[in-house]
Amino acid sequence: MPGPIQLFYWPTPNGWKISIALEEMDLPYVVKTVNIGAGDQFKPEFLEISPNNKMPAIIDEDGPDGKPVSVFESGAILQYLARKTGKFYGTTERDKLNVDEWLFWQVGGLGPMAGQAHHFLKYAPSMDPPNDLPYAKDRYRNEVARLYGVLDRQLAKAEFVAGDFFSIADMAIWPWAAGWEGQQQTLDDKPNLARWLETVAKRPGVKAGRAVAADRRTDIAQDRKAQEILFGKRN
Ligand SMILES: N[C@@H](CCC(=O)N[C@@H](CS)C(=O)NCC(=O)O)C(=O)O
Repeated sequence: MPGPIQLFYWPTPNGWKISIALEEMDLPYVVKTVNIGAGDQFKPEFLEISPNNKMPAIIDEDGPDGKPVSVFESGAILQYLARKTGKFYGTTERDKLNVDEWLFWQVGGLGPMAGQAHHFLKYAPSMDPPNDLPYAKDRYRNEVARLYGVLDRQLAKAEFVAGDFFSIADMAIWPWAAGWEGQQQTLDDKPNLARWLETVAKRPGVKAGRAVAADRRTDIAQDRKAQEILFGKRN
């Protein structure tokens, strides 16, 4: 009998994508915390499974060929888990294409842009000495606003991001979009996005996934050591 999936995780939007997926899919899992503010992501044993020194990652003892497999990159993990369970990827090939479009939109667009918005709006100004850069703040605030406009128009067409079914694309986007206030955004002109944020937030699997190791979350804006580890130069 293979053991539970091992989830390498820290309570951030990228980590929540996978804790939410595991809860929604009802898959047994154990959490292995990767404290990214303390540098756990650079440990050789973690780099073996996640060479880009970022969480989330998983090890599934019951891989596709019955042998253990490790997966890094949240989009790849979500696709793997959806294929494994046959859940949250829609039912037709057209559904799957829609899911992939919005999944890639998140991992290549919203995630990196909202990440930079957090960086320049919150973390950079809190450094010593402060890096308060108006152009960078405007650039990422505006780009995230544009992306939320795109998302709002998509959500005017259907209940969920990829159609009338909840999918791994919603799981990828929600944890980032739920942080809209920290990205200095407004929902006043985005009623469809506001409606979807609320609908998804009410799902028991989303609540449970979002709560995993919530007590370990710290404020990097207040933590100089974590800032050095996360934002220092590395080769
Ligand atoms: N493209 C990656 C991004 C993951 C990512 O950025 N993880 C961050 C935390 S939210 C991390 O582990 N950072 C550690 C570091 O950069 O050293 C994914 O989607 O899995």
